[in-house]
Amino acid sequence: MNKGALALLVRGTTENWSPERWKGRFLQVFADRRVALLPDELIDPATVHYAAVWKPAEGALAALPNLRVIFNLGAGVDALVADATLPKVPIVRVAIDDLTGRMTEYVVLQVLLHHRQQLYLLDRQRAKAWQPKFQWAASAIRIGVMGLGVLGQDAALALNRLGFQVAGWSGSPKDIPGVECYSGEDGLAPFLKRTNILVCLLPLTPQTRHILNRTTFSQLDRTSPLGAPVLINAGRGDLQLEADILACLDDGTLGGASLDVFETEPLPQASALWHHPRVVVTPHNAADTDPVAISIFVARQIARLEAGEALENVVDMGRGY
Ligand code: NDP
Ligand code: OXD
Repeated sequence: MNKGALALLVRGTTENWSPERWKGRFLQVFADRRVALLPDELIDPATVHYAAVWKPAEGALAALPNLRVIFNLGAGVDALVADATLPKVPIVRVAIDDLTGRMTEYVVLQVLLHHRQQLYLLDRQRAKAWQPKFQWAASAIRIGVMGLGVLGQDAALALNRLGFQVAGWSGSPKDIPGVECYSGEDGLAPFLKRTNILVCLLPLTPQTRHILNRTTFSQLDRTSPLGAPVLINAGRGDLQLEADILACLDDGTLGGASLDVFETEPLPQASALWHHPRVVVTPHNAADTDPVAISIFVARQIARLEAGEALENVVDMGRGY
């Protein structure tokens, strides 16, 4: 039987994410399926049943008339669903243990960095100064995780195990052992009011765009041993207003920030975030997932579909995530 082909439409920013490397990985997991890199390789568009994509050019997927599934090679689908010409087929996003574990590592690392005053200690090290400061217990800090999906729940549970007081905020109500759960618009104010370290793992949608702004930051709690609250954002750059973050750091509304995502990526050279003493910048690598694990996940979904089973991690287009 002639198996439907897989088209790869990948805009890679690193060697590991180059289209050629992706093609090699998919050829490993598909013994007898054609894999073509678009737009460079010639293939009859009618033979393409599956597309694996990362930020494809707008309109490119509309040229594939027999597409059955689109596989987004990351977890966030905001860039993909913004394409109004997208074929009306299921979109599957990546939600695998490898990605989730790496994001939880990032969140725990950044929370501990602020909680354990590591920026101060590094500064003192450079000055060869032996100047310990009072260190409070994890139980003195209230962490609030925005987004209690695959990533938010895992991070919240890990932080809870470390002894922090953890709450989360989501669209629909949740019941997670050890995590105080808030939801919906009405839940946002009480969630912020009790939070000292705000961790954002929301998807970017019209409802969440620019949710990380001065009004949000000014509602955070300032009574913990940390003093001014801290922001950690690894969701998407357009969830945040960078001008507000900088102004709030400078007037003391925020005490520090760890940012993995930015309004413009790569972060422009002119951004004051690069050298702000209380900001930690990482290059959108919080959950830099093993691409081999992603290609195995995609192959498993195609096998499921062709065996008449349901696809996993299908995006709800009504919600946009
Ligand atoms: P999920 O879809 O599993 O979870 C999203 C969560 O956000 C859900 O709990 C959802 O609520 C909540 N949410 C969405 N909209 C709202 C809203 N308007 N108000 C309140 N809560 C809302 O996504 P993941 O956890 O897998 O991923 C989250 C995001 O992380 C991705 O969309 C992506 O942007 C980002 N990401 C970043 C990476 C990086 O390297 N920096 C890597 C991977 C992902 P509900 O439960 O009710 O649906
Ligand atoms: C993702 C990402 O969405 O890398 O997977 O941001």
